[in-house]
Amino acid sequence: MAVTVQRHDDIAVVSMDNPPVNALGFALRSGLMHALTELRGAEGLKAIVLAGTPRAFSGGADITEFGKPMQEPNLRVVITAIEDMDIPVVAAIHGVALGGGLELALGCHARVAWASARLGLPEVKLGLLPGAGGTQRLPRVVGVEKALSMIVTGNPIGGKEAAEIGLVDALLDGAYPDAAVAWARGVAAGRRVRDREEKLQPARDDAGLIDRLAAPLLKASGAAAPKACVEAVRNATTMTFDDGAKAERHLFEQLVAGDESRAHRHAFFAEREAQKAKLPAGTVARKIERAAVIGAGTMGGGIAMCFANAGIPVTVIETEQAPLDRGLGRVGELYEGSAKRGSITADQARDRRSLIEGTIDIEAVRHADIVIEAVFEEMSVKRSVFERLDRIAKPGAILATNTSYLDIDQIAAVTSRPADVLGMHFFSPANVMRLLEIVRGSQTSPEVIATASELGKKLGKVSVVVGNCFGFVGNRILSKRTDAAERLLLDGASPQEVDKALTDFGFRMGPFAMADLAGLDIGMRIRKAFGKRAPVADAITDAGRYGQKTGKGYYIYEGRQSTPDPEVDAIIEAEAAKLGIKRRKIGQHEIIERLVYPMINEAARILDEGIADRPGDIDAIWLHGYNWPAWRGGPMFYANLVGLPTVRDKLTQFAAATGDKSLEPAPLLLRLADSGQGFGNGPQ
Ligand code: 3H9
Repeated sequence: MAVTVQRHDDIAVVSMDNPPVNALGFALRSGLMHALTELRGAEGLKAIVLAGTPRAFSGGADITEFGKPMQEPNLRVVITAIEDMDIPVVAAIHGVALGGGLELALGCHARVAWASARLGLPEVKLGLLPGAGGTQRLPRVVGVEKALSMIVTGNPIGGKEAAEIGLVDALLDGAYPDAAVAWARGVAAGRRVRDREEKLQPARDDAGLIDRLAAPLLKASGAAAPKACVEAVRNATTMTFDDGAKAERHLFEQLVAGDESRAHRHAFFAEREAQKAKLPAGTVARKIERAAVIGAGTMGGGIAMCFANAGIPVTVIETEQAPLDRGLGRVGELYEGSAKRGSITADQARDRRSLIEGTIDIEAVRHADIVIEAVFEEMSVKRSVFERLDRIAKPGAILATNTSYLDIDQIAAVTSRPADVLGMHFFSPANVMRLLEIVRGSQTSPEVIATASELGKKLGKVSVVVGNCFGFVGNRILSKRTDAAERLLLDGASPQEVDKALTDFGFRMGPFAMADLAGLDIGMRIRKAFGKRAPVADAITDAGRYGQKTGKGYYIYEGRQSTPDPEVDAIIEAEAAKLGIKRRKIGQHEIIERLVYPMINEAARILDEGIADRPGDIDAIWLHGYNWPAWRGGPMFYANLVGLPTVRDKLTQFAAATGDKSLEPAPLLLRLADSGQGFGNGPQ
């Protein structure tokens, strides 16, 4: 039974239990309605406690039901039924109360929470706005300022803060939900609870507060949902509750049927699916209690922080004391910075830092259950590190390389235990970026993959298992975009036009601003290693323009502020002239097509080769490692939305116009487009 009722003398506890997170699907909604009907007018009953499980009061509406016909009762009806009860209903919040879950609690006459609870309205992260009264009730309860920030950012708050701002009426500890029963008895004995009158008062928008607060919140995104959130909160200050709720419903219905929310919902499920590694049944992960990281550079330090943040002791190993001290010094500064900004407490910063040890003695890897190598990106260097690790690491230890494109099998081949070797490709900054590509070599054992996947979850990463090839999934696709961006310059676009097209599309940065940030010498080194040429990029790097670190790259920099540089235009024109290319103006739409369709094409090859298991895995990788805008769902979802026949035809045109055979549509793309299908389960 999803909903059960238990009497404790004069108090009834209505418990929701719909694993895993009490999503408010049909079973819970109808169960709640039955329970309320049963309890209405029940003899001797003074109050009701509405409880969930310790993990979740409720994770909100059941997202899988969106886009399907609604089975009544809908959530708004349930919330109104609660509000209309003639005895107080107290929401007892442990775990999460998110989205419709918090809206359900807001419909109750009082709320109590445990300090560890997380309360929020994250609908905006699904391309929606709260659609069951949240935009009208929350501003009335906590004021416009806090409500606007919670609704537009979608970020949850903790139980303690919820009590401070009056979102919950009391913070409880003790057994769940028994402590709430005792509290509800106090309500029955006359403790004041909110009433309907309070709800009818509009929230106050003093001196244009909403406009001032909304501007920075809306700045970063071209998405529609945040704007709808602001509009709905504004309605709470200008309309009656019922009119505001009606307007909210209208906005919700528009958004839930649109591409933006479909993209977000796809991203939500793709992210979770991608983390389910396909492994033989019964594969058991090994225990990871201690880690070692080879290399104290930016990557090594960031990876060590990931372990420390998850409470796993880690030893960072360098060849010399000076780089070790520099690396650990930087880690210390990052923790201090986080504590100063308030994202962690000073105690947490100290505890985490103390889990990281440094040494210049490689023998220290002897104690580690996993060793992650993060040294210079060159095969010979990596192989010599792995030879030594093989000699020292204990039997059963996992040996991982953080390479971003080198062949895992060549690295594993220098060890006597290739089954224990794999790639763990973190993204920079490793302590911030959520993606982790777990690269399986041809001999990596399932047990080792399972261990890395489980570890990835513990480290808070979105970890996706991929096959071994140049650049794996993410960078292999990226290299196609890089080639396309270079070609666009030769054909007539400027770096700023290409970058703007991508930022307007929703990326935080375009490829040239990104290259300047990463350092142009890095790209040059990789091209040289693989005998590749890129006339414009090579000429710019040869001119000593390495990007931000030299103050000049594709742009000129003053600090981080970039401006276009006529010298760069001259270099591009000269390179185009050498190749006999007649440059022309290229519109933004064409720029996007020429950047994105080759990525989709490469992704199709990656799927065909089995390098990625599912189209959604590729989306999850691009969403979490490369800042693909979530409201566009990932490259595979986007391809389905554009329509594969369009992508096929455009690629055929690009290939003919440039003579670049790699732009010809990949076999999988052709098969799917010709048979009217899309990638995976995306929109057709
Ligand atoms: C809404 O409420 C609209 C209303 O305003 C208006 C209505 C009219 N539905 O993340 P996890 C599944 S919109 C369906 O791995 P965690 C999830 O797919 C909703 N399924 O666990 C996964 O399945 P599987 C607003 C859901 O502990 C499993 O539960 N609410 C839902 O790391 C475990 O999830 C949100 O946006 C759902 N609502 O995190 C909250 N939620 O095992 C969305 C989860 O098969 N949810 N599942 O892969 C979350 O943020 C996290 O799941 C949560 C738990 C924090 C709850």
